[in-house]
Amino acid sequence: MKSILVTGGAGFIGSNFIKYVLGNTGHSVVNYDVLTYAGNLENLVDVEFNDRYKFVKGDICDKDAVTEAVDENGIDTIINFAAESHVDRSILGAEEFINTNVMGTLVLLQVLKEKGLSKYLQVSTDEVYGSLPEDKPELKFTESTPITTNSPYSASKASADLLCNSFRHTFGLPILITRCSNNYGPYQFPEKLIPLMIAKALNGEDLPVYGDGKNVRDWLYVDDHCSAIMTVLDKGKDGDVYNIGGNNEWYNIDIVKLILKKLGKGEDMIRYVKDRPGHDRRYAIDSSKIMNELGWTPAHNFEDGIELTINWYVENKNWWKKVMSGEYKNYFEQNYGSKMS
Ligand code: NAD
Ligand code: TDX
Repeated sequence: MKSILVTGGAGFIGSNFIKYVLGNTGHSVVNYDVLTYAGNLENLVDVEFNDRYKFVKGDICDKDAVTEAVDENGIDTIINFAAESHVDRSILGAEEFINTNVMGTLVLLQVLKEKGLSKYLQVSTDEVYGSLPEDKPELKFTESTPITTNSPYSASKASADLLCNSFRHTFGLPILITRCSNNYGPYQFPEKLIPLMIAKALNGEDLPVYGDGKNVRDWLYVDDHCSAIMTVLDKGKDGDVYNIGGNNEWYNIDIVKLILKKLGKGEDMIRYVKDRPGHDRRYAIDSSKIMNELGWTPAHNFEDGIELTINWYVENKNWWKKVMSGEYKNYFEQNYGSKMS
């Protein structure tokens, strides 16, 4: 059995992943998270007393603290989810993205090397591949698509990937990289498209759609991302990159209309606002490598996944109302204030 340091385990995907690991494997998990605005231990109340789970508050940029967490808990594997993850925030200010996503990854790689750990998995993103043309639907991102970074967020994630490659090449370390498309599901912070639109619709507020609403994203239910990461951890080839996606492309505007329909609300709540600067037009992932080489397939289709997700936000208003107060309010003013005027 493995002893896994899950960094960023109090965030959206990390918390879903921890529950997935505890429920589906015998591995132990240390959740190492500094608890930024996006980190929420309420996501993990179901497992906080599980014997195979422990929370350690710490910053991935703090090498002494990471080393201590590794030593004290007999860690053999690191899975790095910790990141600043929201593109709009990276446009408002890039520093935190470079600190956490680049410098933090460097620290984790140094600890991997110094402690001789048996595995490291970097949770990366499809955004490192840039944007696809709309008029060539047959084109998708493969693992050999060149890195093209269009936002400070994607530049920071790509830099981290390049650091991983360099530590693999130079020191021969056991490093894997996964690059997933847009996730959706329970516990996603309501700054991201799907939970934001659900929350706004339920609050009776306008739904802000950037530009013409025709940007395309490829959506994957969060549990399927979790199962893919476990598959890569168990069967992936060190040094390799694995794309993960749902083969499920949607125009943003169609997702927004679907959410409104499912909630019984009218399309008059849609408000087209100023576009995100540098907005990538289309993402689409080719997952044939992980499917053919490692045998992974997603378990959820979009119909079921979106239904589960909308129901979860309807039933868990307290969760998102709480996180939407406080710090979130300042961010909303900064990001949307000028877009909506
Ligand atoms: P999130 O913003 O919900 O959570 C990030 C977590 O990292 C939070 O708990 C936060 O407290 C923690 N964190 C931030 N800085 C830290 C630091 N310096 N030290 C320790 N912990 C820190 O993000 P998410 O959506 O769950 O994404 C998780 C990972 O998956 C990220 O690396 C992201 O780039 C990647 N990813 C996300 C998506 C998506 O659609 N959300 C898709 C592909 C890849
Ligand atoms: O208010 C909004 N209105 C809107 O039209 C918001 C927040 C978003 N959008 C659009 C922008 C994108 O085209 O919806 C699309 C999805 O936006 P986000 O949820 O912000 O996701 P995206 O920018 O695609 O990035 C996501 O996928 C890749 C995650 O946030 C990243 O962490 C991940 O790496």
